[in-house]
Parts: sequence; structure tokens; C-alpha cells
Amino acid sequence: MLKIAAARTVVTSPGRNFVTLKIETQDGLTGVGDATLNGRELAVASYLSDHVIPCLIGRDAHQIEDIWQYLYKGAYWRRGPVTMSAIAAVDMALWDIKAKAAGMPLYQLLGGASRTGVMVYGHANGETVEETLAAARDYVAQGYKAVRLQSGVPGLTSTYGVSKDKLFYEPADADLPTENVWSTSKYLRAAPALFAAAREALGWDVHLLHDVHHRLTPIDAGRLGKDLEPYRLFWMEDATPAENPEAFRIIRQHTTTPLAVGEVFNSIWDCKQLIEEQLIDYIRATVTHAGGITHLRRIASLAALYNVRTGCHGATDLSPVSMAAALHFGLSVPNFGIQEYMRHTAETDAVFPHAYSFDDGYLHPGEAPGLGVDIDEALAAKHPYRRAYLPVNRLEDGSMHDW
Ligand code: KDG
Ligand code: MG
Repeated sequence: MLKIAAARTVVTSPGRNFVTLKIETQDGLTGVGDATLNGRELAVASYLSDHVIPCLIGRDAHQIEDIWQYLYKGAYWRRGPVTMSAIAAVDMALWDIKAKAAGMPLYQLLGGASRTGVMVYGHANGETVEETLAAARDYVAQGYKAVRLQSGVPGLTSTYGVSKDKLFYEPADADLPTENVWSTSKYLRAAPALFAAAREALGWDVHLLHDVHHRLTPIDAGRLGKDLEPYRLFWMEDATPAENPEAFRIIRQHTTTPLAVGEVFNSIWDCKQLIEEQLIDYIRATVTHAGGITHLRRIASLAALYNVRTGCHGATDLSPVSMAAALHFGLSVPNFGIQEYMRHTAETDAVFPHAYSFDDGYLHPGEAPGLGVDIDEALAAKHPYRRAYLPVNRLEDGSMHDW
């Protein structure tokens, strides 16, 4: 038995907020889990400290599945991003401990490597098409095999994915939510032009991706997918608000552009219908927001039955702990598709020393036992929490819209 002796949450803000759970066993093994929920960080920190940690002390850290079920079924109130991020953090930390106890990198316990590396996509963002393409060329020169393209929409002052700091996009940018303005018709004119220019400039050997960020109606999404077909996208992401799986039937009827969704999902129940009806091609749930490695493996197993591949969300509001977990998962899972890789800042990397590394378009989790990532708590303490919100979106007439 590996008795859990202590657990604590660490909230730190090395440029942006992160919530980390650290679990210690009686014999001195430690494990870390990421519990960051962008813009709602303290809710998860409280859920962990006030409600979950007291139930962990004295339990056997080896019993990962039983602890998962205990926290999920035992709460009575199931699912939701706060609950599932908290359970995910416990799950990650326990897998970290188990793999350290075994003296192996976690991917070995998950069945071993199914590939030599995890293909990633970088973010090329720009106010203009030219700026976006310059950023994309830069990624290709660094060896990236896949790039997500987002560009400013003419006539709109702000666009999802485009920020002042080109290298490190950070949407949670204000003490109270920033208000953005959205126009579907302007966007629908701009997006195909971006990809036409991209194929001209970049050729056909690089995978191109695009994130719609849940902003379209199903029929508009169908039209956009059709307009993008000539440019052979790797995927069109989050075309419509993700709560309604049936919307994807309409999109599917109109386009062969591959569809990805899932960064806001937190349970297999959110994607069951989408997967079983083969309405999507990639499931983008994250280790942090979808209940940890234990639950994500369950989602991936269901997806494998229907030719749906994984594409874990990997934005910078997930800490390097989550990134490491996603890499061990991605290296081992049979139906891996691609992994998002928005690089963290040097400030963040210093707080979370890690073993994963990038080479020629692929990330590898490294060979350190466990997840291969830790938190430097002394350094973390030097970066106190700062309230930060994601923006909200309004149409040009002032109506609230999806951000
Ligand atoms: O917290 C929200 C971000 O993670 C999200 O806006 C980033 O859509 C995103 C992506 O695909 O990285
Ligand atoms: Mg996205």
C-alpha cells in the first residue's frame, strides 16, 4: 500500500494563473496534477482543498480507478468543469506516483509507445493574412508538420486567436471580461481567403487547422466547411456551440472538411452521441477538464470504435503538468491524431520544470519516471494569483454571442 499522507493545492501566476495539486505518500513519493480552469481557478482550488483532499488522506495511492469512482460517484453531483478538473488533478497525481513507484515514464504503464513522437500543431496568428502567413512560415522552418491559422477579420477590432503578443496568445487578459464584437458575415468572407492564400504561400505538405471557437450556426458552419474544402484542412474546430451534438448532423450533411470538438467537454457523456453517430473526426477533450487520464482513456477507447482520433486541447491555460500528461497519453493511445502545442512562457516553464521536449514537429514526454514534470513551490510562491477573465463576445447590435 502507498498511503496518501498529505495533499495541497498550489495557486500560482507566472504570467497567468495555474492551480496544481500535489499529493505526497507516507514513503515520500510525490505526484502532481493540473486543476487549472481558465477564469474560474479558485473554484477548483476550493473544491479540492475544501471537499476532495479530506477524502484522500489515508487512501492507497495505487487504487487510481477506485479513487476516481469514489470521487465521481461519491459526490452525488456529477460532471461539470469544476468537479471534473478537480478529479482530473487527483487522477494525474496518482498516475504520476504510480509510475514513479514503478520507476518508469508514465507512457510505459499506459501500454508503451505506439509511435516515436506526438505530432503537434503550433499557432500562427496575425492581424492580417500576411502576418499570419509569416508566422506559419516560421513554424514550418522550425520543423512543425501542422499549423493552426487564425487571422484578424477586416472590419472587426478584435478576433479570437489574435493578440498583441504574437508568440504567446493569452485570451484571459483582464481583471473584468473584455468585450469583443463579432460579425459572422464578415468572418465567413475572410476565413476562406486566408486558407486560399495559405495554400499558395505554404504549399500542400503542411497540415492546416482552424478554430471557429463555437461561433457559428450549424448551417453557417456547413457553408464554411464547404468553402474550405478546396484547401484540405486537417480539421475545422468547434464550429458551433458544443452543447448540442445534433448540430453536427447538419454540418456533416454539407461538408467533408474534418470536424473536431471537445475542449469544453468534461465527460464521456458530452461526446458519446457525436462519436457513436460518427459526427466528428477528432475528439479534443483535455486531461485536465475531462477527468484525467483514467477518463480520457475511456473516451479514446469509445472513439477508436468509430474511427475518431484524439486531438487534445493544449492551450497555455493548461499547465505543463497537463501537457506532460497529454503527451504520455498521446504517445501510447492507438487512435492518436494530433496534439495542440501553444508554447508556455519562460516564466511558466521555470515554475514547472519538465522532461518533455520538441524535435522536428514532434513532442516527446521524455524518460523521467512518472509524468516527468514538477512544480517549484518556492518559485511559485513568488507569483501570487491575479484575477483574470476570458473575454465575452457581442454582435454588432450589442446582443450577447458565444466567445
Ligand atoms: O481558456 C480558453 C482557451 O483554452 C481557448 O480559447 C483556446 O480554443 C482554444 C484552443 O483551441 O487552444
Ligand atoms: Mg479551440
